Amino acid sequence: MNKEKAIIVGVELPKDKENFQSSMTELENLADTAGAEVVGKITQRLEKPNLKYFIGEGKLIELKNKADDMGVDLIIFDNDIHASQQRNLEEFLGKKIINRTELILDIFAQHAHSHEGRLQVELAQNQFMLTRLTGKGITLSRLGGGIGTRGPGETKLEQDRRKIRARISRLKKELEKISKSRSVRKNFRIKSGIISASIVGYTNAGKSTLLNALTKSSVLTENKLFATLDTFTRKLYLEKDKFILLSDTVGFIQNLPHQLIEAFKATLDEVASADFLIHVVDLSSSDMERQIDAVYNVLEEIEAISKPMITVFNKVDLLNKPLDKSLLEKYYPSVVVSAAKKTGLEELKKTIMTCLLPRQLA
Ligand SMILES: Nc1nc2c(ncn2[C@@H]2O[C@H](COP(=O)(O)OP(=O)(O)OP(=O)(O)O)[C@@H](O)[C@H]2O)c(=O)[nH]1
Ligand SMILES: [Mg+2]
Repeated sequence: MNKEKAIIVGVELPKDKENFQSSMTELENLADTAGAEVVGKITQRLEKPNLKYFIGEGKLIELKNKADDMGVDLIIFDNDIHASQQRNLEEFLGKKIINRTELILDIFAQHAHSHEGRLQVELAQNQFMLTRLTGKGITLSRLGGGIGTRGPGETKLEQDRRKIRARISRLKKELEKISKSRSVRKNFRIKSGIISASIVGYTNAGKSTLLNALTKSSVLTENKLFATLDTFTRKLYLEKDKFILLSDTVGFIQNLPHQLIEAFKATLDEVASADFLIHVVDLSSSDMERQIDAVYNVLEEIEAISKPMITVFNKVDLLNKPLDKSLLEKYYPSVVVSAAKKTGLEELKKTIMTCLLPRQLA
């Protein structure tokens, strides 16, 4: 399949100063995960966005020349550009324009496999569309194919607000049904006294690899963002005949679109109802502490921040400098592992036993 050629664009506003570079790098990874070939990058520092095009008019011309020269199909903005700016850009550049939220929605659409996952993605897409529908109709980017237009929402894009609202309410009802059967199962689990833990963490930190290593399962792991969207639960034996339930779920990211948090509420409820959390952190990432904060922000949003938590520093095999021991205290209780090389796993199990399990195990 031919990859869509893309240019990524970011405007550094005063509020973005700290995270700007990492956000752009992440946007490039997201574009790559969605299946685009990033052939150029344009950035600009502005006090405030240009009202008509978001970027300044000089930059706009630079962008047009670059996009035309390189035969680019797609331009991806890191910023939350307004629907009218998106339309103006499309008219001027003659290219498909999408923003970070649409890119993430596209990846979710490509990776959602379960019935519930697909419903949740469709809900998020419809909610996003509502914010994009303006009096002048659908923008150019909704009409072509490819990145930003895929997924269950695609054929509904021409529908008007009322139809979208009706669809949203149907989707919510369907999701509620699924969530009821989930809570029946949850109540059963609580009554039977089985302890459950949720693996949380930044996308690509190695959550699924850890679940597989601990429970000898084979959940798909990939060097891609958002490889996992559905929740998988497995038994983890801590001792002979003593187990807890361990769940792996969707990864987090900085600026996770609010529509996605809303739509993935059912999936995230699984996290909120767990007895404790296992937070997997990628030790080899140069952005580690920023990723930790991004995870805390999402946990706060889903009201799971005060749960007992073990921090698992993963990918220690990739670390090419000595481990900063102060991290272990700062994030106590914590363990250093390599899920891929299966090191540190016994210590992790012991930490779970001693720190978090005064209660009777099943
Ligand atoms: N070297 C090394 N690579 C690892 C380790 N753990 C995971 N990986 C790799 O990191 C990548 C991401 O791993 P996953 O387990 O899919 O990560 P995840 O957190 O489940 O990611 P999402 O589901 O996409 O959010 C894969 O290529 C893994 O092989 C580790 O301990 N060492
Ligand atoms: Mg995963």
